[in-house]
Amino acid sequence: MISRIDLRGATGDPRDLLPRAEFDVEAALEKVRPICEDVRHRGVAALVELTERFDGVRLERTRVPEAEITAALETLDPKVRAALEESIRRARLVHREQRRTDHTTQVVPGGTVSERWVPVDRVGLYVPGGLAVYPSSVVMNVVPAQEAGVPGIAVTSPPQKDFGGRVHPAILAACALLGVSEVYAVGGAQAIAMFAYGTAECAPVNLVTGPGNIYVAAAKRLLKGRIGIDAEAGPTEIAILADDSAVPAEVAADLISQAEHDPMAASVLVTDSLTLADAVEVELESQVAKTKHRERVGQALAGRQSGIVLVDGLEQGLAVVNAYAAEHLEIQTRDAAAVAARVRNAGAIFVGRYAPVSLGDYAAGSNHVLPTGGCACHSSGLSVQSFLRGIHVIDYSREALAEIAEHVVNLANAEDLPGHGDAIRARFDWTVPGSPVT
Ligand code: HSO
Ligand code: ZN
Repeated sequence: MISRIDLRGATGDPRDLLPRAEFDVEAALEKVRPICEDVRHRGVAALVELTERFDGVRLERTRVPEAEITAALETLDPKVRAALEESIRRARLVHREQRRTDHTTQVVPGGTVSERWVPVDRVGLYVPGGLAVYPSSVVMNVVPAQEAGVPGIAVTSPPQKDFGGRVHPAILAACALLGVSEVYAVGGAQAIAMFAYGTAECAPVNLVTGPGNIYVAAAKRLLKGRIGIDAEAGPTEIAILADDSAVPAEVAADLISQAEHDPMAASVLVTDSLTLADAVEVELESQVAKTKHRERVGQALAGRQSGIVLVDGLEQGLAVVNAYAAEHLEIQTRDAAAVAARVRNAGAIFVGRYAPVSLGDYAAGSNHVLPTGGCACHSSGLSVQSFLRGIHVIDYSREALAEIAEHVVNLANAEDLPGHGDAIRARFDWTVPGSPVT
């Protein structure tokens, strides 16, 4: 069911040999362009029509009434409520520590540069609702935005046909628990356009975060610039680096857990143990047969994006997982913490038997909105930092400017931009000592 890729003895860049999903955002651009234009020009009317077309739901309004959000919390299963509350509490503990403090550097006497961390004014948080609904993603988006101090937080999620054309009540309840009262029942590319351009019911935002399907990713790419975005999230991925000390049943269960998201999800095991590889395959066979979403799990595991990668040893294993740069990386080896310390590229690293990805998905305190598709080699997951801008504040006295004036004028002249130098010289009656006169 799952393919094997034998890299033992292979040299060269493992990237070309590793399994990875096709996620062609470029191809989806042409589909989402007219959708975004329509929302731009016709606002709510376009959203109502598009929602009817794509979600099969006729909206009376795009914004969810506050009473509906409060009511969702009242009917939430107390067990789920307790779990969400604990998830929020842990996420707050971790994300609070990510806050930045302003600082000031005195460069010279009378010359300072400060850095002021300022949250964006207004964010739009996208919460997917396709094959599954994700109240946990409400937590992962809202908590860092709140800890960053963002004053305007709006959430959007596709309306569910099976729930009377409303946003899933668990999502609304999560919003209520977090004190978010601005929620929209809009999904897909049209939701991103709503946030970017604004409508009569929704003021435009500065930044959109949160994962979604390929159309959401394409709309983010298209509208980036007008709005800031966190990332173009692709299908979820788990890589597990394991040796013969790993427990096959646990490794298989973890591979299945992320395959459960999407037939395009990627589950990759990297191991130097043929015995483990064989045992995990046996476990997969029996566990997949029993799992609820066996159809899409089976598709994901059989897809070319998933596989068992055989390596010569830990060193090659590390090279492979670093090249792969997985969204989630589990280390199931002896001395897992030491091995984890050598990983350079991963969205998040899960150390040892008792830190499976599912824990991080819901309640470790870490964030689960993470870079996919190899983007972990240049990007981080969602954090407080995603919602902040660091603004430099430059404050120089006359004396401090005079002291550096000659250097600035000379550099300006070297770039053939003498007007830049003149802007300095103008402050000194054009008589900065030693500066070239134009
Ligand atoms: N594994 C997903 C997050 C998630 N899992 C939400 C369950 N619910 C992407 O990190
Ligand atoms: Zn998950």
